[in-house]
Amino acid sequence: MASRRSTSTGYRARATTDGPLEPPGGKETVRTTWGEKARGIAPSRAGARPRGLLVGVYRPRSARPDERAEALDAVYASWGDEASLDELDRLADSAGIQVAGRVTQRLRTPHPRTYVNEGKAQEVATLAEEMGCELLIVDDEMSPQQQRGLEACCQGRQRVIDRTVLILDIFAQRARTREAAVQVELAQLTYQLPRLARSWTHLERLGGGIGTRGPGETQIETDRRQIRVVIKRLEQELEAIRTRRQVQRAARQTSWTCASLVGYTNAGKSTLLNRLAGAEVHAEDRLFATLDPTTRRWGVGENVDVLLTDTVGFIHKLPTSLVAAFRATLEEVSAADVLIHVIDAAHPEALAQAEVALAEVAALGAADRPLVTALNKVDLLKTDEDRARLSTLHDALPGSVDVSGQTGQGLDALAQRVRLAVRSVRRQRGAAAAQARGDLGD
Ligand SMILES: Nc1nc2c(ncn2[C@@H]2O[C@H](COP(=O)(O)OP(=O)(O)OP(=O)(O)O)[C@@H](O)[C@H]2O)c(=O)[nH]1
Ligand SMILES: [Mg+2]
Repeated sequence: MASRRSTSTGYRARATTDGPLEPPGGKETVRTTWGEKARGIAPSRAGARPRGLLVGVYRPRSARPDERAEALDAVYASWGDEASLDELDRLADSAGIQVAGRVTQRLRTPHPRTYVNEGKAQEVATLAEEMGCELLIVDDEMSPQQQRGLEACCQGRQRVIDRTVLILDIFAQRARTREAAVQVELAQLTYQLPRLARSWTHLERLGGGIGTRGPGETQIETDRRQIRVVIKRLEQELEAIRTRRQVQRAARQTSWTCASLVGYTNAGKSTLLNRLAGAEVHAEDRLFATLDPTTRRWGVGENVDVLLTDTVGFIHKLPTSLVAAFRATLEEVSAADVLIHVIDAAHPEALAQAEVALAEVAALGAADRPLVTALNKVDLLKTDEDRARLSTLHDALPGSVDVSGQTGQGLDALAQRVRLAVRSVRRQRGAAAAQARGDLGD
């Protein structure tokens, strides 16, 4: 894993290989217990990748949790049983964990105390021990109670983390700018705040709670207060960033039509921005390569120019804390005049990924925006299965254009669709402006 990176708040925003993270607040913090609790995905043996066991619950369609919006609930139901764990496997790998295996259970709803049911939790703990795993990795955002319950089954031999911790860890690894770092820190602290009591449970176990509760509670309250102070400071900083972005956007939108590339992580958004608008955004075969928005002028042809923005991608079960913290960045999507939805047509779960992205766009309040769909990576489609998937995508998303950001195939057709959308937006704006002038004249 990469080395530590400090932010100006003094809090080291990412997991490390060599011990606990520093708490936020820098010098202001005298002593807290939460450095231990905030520890990322550090291996217990120096230098070795920690081994993890994946744990997932498959739910029947009607019993999926409502994570943020109703729409997302329905979308998650379309994920195949193994697809979510395949993705968790990739997330774990990106976070520097060696995945030793996976355990799943079919339940109507995850168990409130142990995520899988209690018997299964014991089995999982035994298996993790036999497989030499230091981590259990749960495929949903766990409640603090579920985390405590599973950790109790492991009797302190394994740490229990969840999908959200992995995603936050990867975001922390990728954050390159102040804006991204502040947003990631805010998301991490929001996630950690309700989970602070955790580290005192080992004392409770040892002493039956007697004699530990008083000082423990006091210390936890101190930690909580300190975290709240840092959260407040980060929120204020983000509000300033957000205002600055709004001002810049308002200036752009008086004379430009703005288009945003949206889509699942790794779909090829940055590659398309580079191709279409001559940008040099880092594009790579890894999850969340891009966190910060980049905007470039794109000549769409026939004297139509737009400002094209590439930004952070979406993922299945995107943590609520992250969406809230990335508000300033995600407003680049919700404020766009036209959206270009990029789909990795070569991915086996392309349609399920597209549904997640569309649901996230809707949750951002941008469902009414003109949308051009680009079925990307068609250069990789070779087999009958690939062709069948492409045809399913066309049936589900009529009007989509086949493209390849890599070879340039289909980009003229994409530009033509965007041109039509831009002209329609401009006509509507012109009509609205004329109407406003007419109203004033009356
Ligand atoms: N073969 C092929 N590979 C592509 C194509 N477009 C993108 N890729 C590859 O797919 C990977 C992801 O591309 P990115 O452009 O980084 O994807 P992204 O949507 O910006 O991803 P995030 O920033 O993580 O959200 C990279 O390895 C690209 O080289 C394509 O049309 N064909
Ligand atoms: Mg990108």
